[in-house]
Amino acid sequence: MARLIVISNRVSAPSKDGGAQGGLAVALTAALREADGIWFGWSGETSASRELRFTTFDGVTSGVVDLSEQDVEEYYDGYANRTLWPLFHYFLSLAEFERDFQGGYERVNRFFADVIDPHLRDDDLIWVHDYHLIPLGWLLRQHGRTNRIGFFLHIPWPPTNLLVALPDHQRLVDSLFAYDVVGFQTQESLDSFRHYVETQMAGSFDADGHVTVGGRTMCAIACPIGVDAEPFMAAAASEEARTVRERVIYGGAGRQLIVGVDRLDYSKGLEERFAGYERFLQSYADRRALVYLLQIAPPSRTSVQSYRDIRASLDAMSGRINGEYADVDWTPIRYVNQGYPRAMLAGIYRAARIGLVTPLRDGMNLVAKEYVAAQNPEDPGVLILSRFAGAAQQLTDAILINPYSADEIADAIDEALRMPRAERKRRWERLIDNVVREDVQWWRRRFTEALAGTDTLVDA
Ligand code: ADQ
Repeated sequence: MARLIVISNRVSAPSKDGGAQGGLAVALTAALREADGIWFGWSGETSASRELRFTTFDGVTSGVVDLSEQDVEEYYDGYANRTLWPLFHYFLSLAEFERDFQGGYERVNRFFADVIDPHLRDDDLIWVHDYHLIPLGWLLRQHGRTNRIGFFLHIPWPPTNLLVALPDHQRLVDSLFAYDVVGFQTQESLDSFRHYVETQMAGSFDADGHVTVGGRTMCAIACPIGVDAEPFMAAAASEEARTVRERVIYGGAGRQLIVGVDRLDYSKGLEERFAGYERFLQSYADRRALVYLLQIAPPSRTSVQSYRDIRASLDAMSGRINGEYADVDWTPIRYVNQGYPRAMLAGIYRAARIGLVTPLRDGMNLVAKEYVAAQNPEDPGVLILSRFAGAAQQLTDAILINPYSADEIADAIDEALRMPRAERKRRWERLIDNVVREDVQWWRRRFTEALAGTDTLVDA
């Protein structure tokens, strides 16, 4: 069997001192263990060292390398998180276009290719992840690599008329044609990619998803990521989850819990969520004291100004809303800036009558799927989900809303609170069916089969 090589910006292989892994890490780790693979990426540290450091833990080998401070500034904080992330999430006004960022991005991708290439074997299957590393496949080809190399984009692919605002868009997209397989989260992203290829590159798609541009052909597929559904369902029914659930229920004093769980990121629509919740408090004044919102949002990318801005804005909004509406025995928003272990998270989801997931744009959104997986089958809660999350293309039995509309969010909260148990169960059964069927193992099998050329699942 060929080895599997995973390359991503950060490595989340199991480690001696690491905490619980998320679903994606669990799935990739299982694949690496089966295929005797290696997970390569940035260590998260800065130093002048240029050496890969290998460790093997729990049957999985990882190889990590440090970056310089300039690399982190230009490649990670810069091009990845200040240029590509906002642009690919449709926030053109937040995207910064700096030559230094682009130079740093190319330099670090080249560095990754240079340090990883000597450790590859000719029959390795190589799977590159996400927007940090788009040109990496092309750079490995420059080393003479003829392996099967695939790329999966975890974030949305933007519409052509946004992408063309990127000064080097042709070069970036062109480099994707060095891969054998390119995977997107949704058909919508795949359609946007197709539009770009047809209008900007005079390329063509065939019915099997093969894309040809100037004599080069690769396969483009929609391959939605899932969660580790069954382990997560078990975690939600565990003792640890039950203890948290009881704490939450006790703390709520009989009120219904609405929960939001997100990295603190402007793409997650947190300001709009607070505004929608406030509209509910205003428009449904007779019901307002029956609920409270628990928003869990650990800070992320704090070296980027737009992330500090969103944090300041949410601090102010939650303070203002609580100041305006709270009573002696009720606080409308509990706003918590920390991460929780997965079993605790599962218990919190299960305690919540409503899962409120309102990204303005999201590649997939795993929180929506985790919320569904954590519910009690006999008395499930209701998922309110943004139409602009990739997950909305699968989870059509959620209450789907436009996250920009405070009124739609408010009305959806009211509808969810009034929804009879039979209707909640009916919707949840359809949701869980999808979450279990198209789980994270399904996703990685689908992608690796396409990469190995053994799949029967390639979409048009
Ligand atoms: P993210 O933008 O990070 O991922 P998401 O898909 O929601 O977004 O995944 C977040 C993960 O972090 C979830 O598993 C969640 O449980 C966990 N998490 C969030 N807050 C937490 C907290 N306070 N404590 C503990 N865990 C927490 C990117 C893309 C998404 C895509 C994923 C996977 O932006 O669109 O779904 O990759 O492809």
